[in-house]
Amino acid sequence: MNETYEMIPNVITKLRKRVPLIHNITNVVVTNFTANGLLALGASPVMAYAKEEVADMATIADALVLNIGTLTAENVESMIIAGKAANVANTPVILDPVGAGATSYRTESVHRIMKEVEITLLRGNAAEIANVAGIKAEVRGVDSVNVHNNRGIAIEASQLLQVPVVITGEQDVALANGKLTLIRNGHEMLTKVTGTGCLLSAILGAFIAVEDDILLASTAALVTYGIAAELAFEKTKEEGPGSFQIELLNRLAKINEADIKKWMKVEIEKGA
Ligand code: ATP
Ligand code: TZP
Ligand code: MG
Ligand code: MG
Repeated sequence: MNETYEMIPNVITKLRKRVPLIHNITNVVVTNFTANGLLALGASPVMAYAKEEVADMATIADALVLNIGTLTAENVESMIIAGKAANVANTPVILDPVGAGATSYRTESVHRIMKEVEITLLRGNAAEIANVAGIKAEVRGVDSVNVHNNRGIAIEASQLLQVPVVITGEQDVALANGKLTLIRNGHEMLTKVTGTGCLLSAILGAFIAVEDDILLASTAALVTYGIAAELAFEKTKEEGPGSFQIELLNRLAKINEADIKKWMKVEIEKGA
């Protein structure tokens, strides 16, 4: 057992004491679900997009989450203004490159944002992260196809882009400062509800807002979210994705340190 492993369950308690303010510039599909998920967990969400106000909001926020799911030229501009203000204010910035690689506009916009803004954590599925890093991978719409080597892609992408990375899928990988964790919590039902990846990116922002160690914060977020999904599935397996989505919010509100200690499935690797 190492120190990171032992500290994982405590991060949710820190988060609930701090109630971090999370500024989201996200997509129109997931806006309400993201706000409700952050609230359920114990964070405070705000969505603000106007270029006239995003710098002020990113400055007072505890984390900024940028999500290109339904990007427009105006949104990209707002993301860059917000991201630059966040960098000045030391507000961590999480970037979810939804659908990167599906169209060249998405990939180019991600590159533009990453050129202008220092990103604290990049989170996506394997194909999205591979495409951002210029590693060949297939994306159809916003879903990844045929990419199984999350660990290998995370290592290569993090080195190429010089940024901490989380890749999610059946198994999640977090990589920061040359250390890597593999997380095997979660449930396949998460793939039947839209926005579960986007909500996770916002939740990663909430954990990073209260814990400076990016690997510890990311691992704690992934474990907490994955266990909440497992518990939600147990309760709703006779019903289906609609009930699961609602129960996921209930479980994010209820999950505690004891649940995390009991159910977390984490491997920690050094020197990745
Ligand atoms: P995609 O568009 O490829 O679904 P996404 O942005 O929705 O990507 P996911 O990779 O689906 O993001 O991750 C969202 C959550 O779902 C994460 O907590 C992840 O661990 C979980 N997850 C995804 N696929 C599975 C699976 N097959 N089994 C268990 N958990 C999964
Ligand atoms: N289309 C554009 S953004 C979006 C869809 C369906 C939501 C994607 O959400 P997630 O969390 O990546 O599944
Ligand atoms: Mg998914
Ligand atoms: Mg996604």
